[in-house]
Amino acid sequence: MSETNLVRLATEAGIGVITIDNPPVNALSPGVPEGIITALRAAEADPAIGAIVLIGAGRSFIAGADIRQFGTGRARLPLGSRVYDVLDACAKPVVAAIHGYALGGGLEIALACHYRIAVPSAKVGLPEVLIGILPGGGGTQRLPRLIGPRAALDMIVTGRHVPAPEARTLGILDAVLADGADLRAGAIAFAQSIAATRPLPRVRDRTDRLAEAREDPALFDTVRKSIARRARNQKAPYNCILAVEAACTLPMDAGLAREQELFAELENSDEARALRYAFFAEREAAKLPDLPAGIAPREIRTAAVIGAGTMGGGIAMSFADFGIPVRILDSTPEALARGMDRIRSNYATSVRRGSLAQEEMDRRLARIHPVAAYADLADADLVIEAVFEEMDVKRPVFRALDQVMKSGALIFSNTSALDIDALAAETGRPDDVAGTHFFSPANVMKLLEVVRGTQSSPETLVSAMALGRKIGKIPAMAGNTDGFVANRSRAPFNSEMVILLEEGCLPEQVDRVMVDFGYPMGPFAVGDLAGLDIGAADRRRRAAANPNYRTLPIADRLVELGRYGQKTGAGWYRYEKGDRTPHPDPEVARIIAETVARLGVAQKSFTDQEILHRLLFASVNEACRILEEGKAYRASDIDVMWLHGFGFPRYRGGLMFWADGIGVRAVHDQIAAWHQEHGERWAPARLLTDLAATGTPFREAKAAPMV
Ligand code: 3H9
Repeated sequence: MSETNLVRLATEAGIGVITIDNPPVNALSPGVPEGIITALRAAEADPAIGAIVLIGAGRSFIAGADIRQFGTGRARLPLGSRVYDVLDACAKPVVAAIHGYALGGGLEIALACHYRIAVPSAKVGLPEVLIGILPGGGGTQRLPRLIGPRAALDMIVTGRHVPAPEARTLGILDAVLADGADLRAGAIAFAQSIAATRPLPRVRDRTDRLAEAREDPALFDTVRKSIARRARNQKAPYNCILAVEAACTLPMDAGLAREQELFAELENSDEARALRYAFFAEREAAKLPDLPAGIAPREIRTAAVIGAGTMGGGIAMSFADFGIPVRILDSTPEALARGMDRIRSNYATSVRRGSLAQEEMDRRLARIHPVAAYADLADADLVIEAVFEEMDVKRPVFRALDQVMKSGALIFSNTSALDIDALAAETGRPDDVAGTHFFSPANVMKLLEVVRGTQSSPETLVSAMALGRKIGKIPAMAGNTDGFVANRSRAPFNSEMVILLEEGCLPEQVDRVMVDFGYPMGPFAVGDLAGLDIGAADRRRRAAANPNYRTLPIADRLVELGRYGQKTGAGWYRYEKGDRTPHPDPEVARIIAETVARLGVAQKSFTDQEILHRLLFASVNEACRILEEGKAYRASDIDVMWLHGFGFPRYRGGLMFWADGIGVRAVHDQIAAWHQEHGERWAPARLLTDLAATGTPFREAKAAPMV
């Protein structure tokens, strides 16, 4: 019997069972790999042990290396002294017994075992690329040997989690236990059945599957081409491909050495640092530091949505996609029927594209129930209002909900900017009310901005955050302020991009800069997709509320001319019938020139960097105001919102992380200079000035207590 806190060895029926116990996910933190090695050596030396089982305590096998160790120089042990090498040299068969997750270094350990078995709910994967590195524990060499380079490339380049039944088909697993079977008992029985097998099947000795690469010499270039758009500006996906290529051309040990070289190029790259930051920022966003610990969320078994428009339909789909039955109500039977048609057609598109099976579409649709009256929603655990974005349309909905909903029901609004307290005041239960701001398309976009009303109870807020996770979203908390955190921090970017047109830019120039930076689409093309009338309505509302509001005459002129974007065939760009490709439009250049002449603004030319900084610095400044007013908990929450609400390139970490890369003083000085040049809209936020004075990075900025 050998024991450390993190790894235990016990003997049962002639089998040595090594248990890794490093909660919450058995990451390979310092001490864990060493503990496994000690236990393996002890088991190997014990004549009473015929075979060995490696298993995880708690909810997972092993979720991989400890991500916090990367960049510190402590993440990797030198070649030859690592678990994988000890497993390779082990004279007794070792069985990896997998439940929960076997990811990254965890799957790599399993691949170095002689056998792998799992429960049906287990998932395996090599997600290193998602944190900007590559599998550095032999995964790029063993996986292609086991399942062939094509399937290995797919897993390593996408980082996707593969469910156990598929992993069995691919050849990663030797067996999947029956549903409900006890993994430990099953693994011991399996180990007994193979204890005498010799020679031991080692993945490193296999070469048969590598023939696939010789038969298809274009394989690697084809994969490179297929990721070119998605992976632009990134290195990790390409190093992953090079490593798998090495597996197909070099002997095992040389391939492992090549993997190490390619890994070393990535570990401290800007890309890896940003992606690690994003990983932890998402988890941090789940924490509500000013609420009492241990509040249980209310249980949500049934949901309801008011409004069957684009947002309401997408929200209903989000529930249905995650197995929650949902009722949907609209003001007229026609609107409801149109909404249900749109939902059906969205699902049908996924089926046509092959991303959803017809039976799954049928199951999801069957969970969405159109209803005719408020009374039909009464016993739902939760209702989300998603009607037209006008206070006077939303108020009566809240009054009606207050009348019918059962006591204890959660009442949420999908408003993107309106005062959540005013809506809560329409009910006799403001403590049950909060905002849940989805982003369009609601069933696709990952961000859920949870808006805290003055009277929202801690239980309501905890429930809203838990709801987000339950339906696959990344929730982050915002205070009640016009536009909340996401749209408020984005608003100056939206103004600035149009102001740039007044000063001499064209939409296609700004869009190119932002796409080069890493956005999937330029902001003008996105505007055309969303509809320019929506932005115009929001500007009218803001202008009415604020006499100093900076108007955007060029944008207003486009809307006056009926150029609403894709839906009218013209907006910032022109569109051919039935085609979504934006074409630069000389008519837009003419409208800009005409407006500029009327306004008498001086024209200049802009560098790409000026364009980028004008848009993003405007938002960084506003984000500082949001923090100093206590409308967000932390700068990293704003980053999470930009990553998942606005398509900010993940490998740049997020708005504030990116700004830290430039440096808080440089950002401040530029903003102060623009304040002199352009006036009040560039006045530096107080927090920005303070941070610059002390040289404190944005990500360490202390927000005021949330109000
Ligand atoms: C790697 O393996 C490199 C190798 O090739 C070897 C090279 C030499 N490290 O996500 P959750 C924490 S790279 C440190 O909320 P879930 C997480 O921060 C690694 N911490 O749970 C959180 O902490 P807190 C490859 C980790 O059930 C807590 O655990 N592996 C790690 O929703 C719970 O996490 C990956 O990239 C880690 N590896 O999801 C997998 N993993 O409570 C990364 C988790 O303080 N992990 N934590 O906020 C995941 O994808 C998810 O955590 C997982 C569970 C799916 C496992």
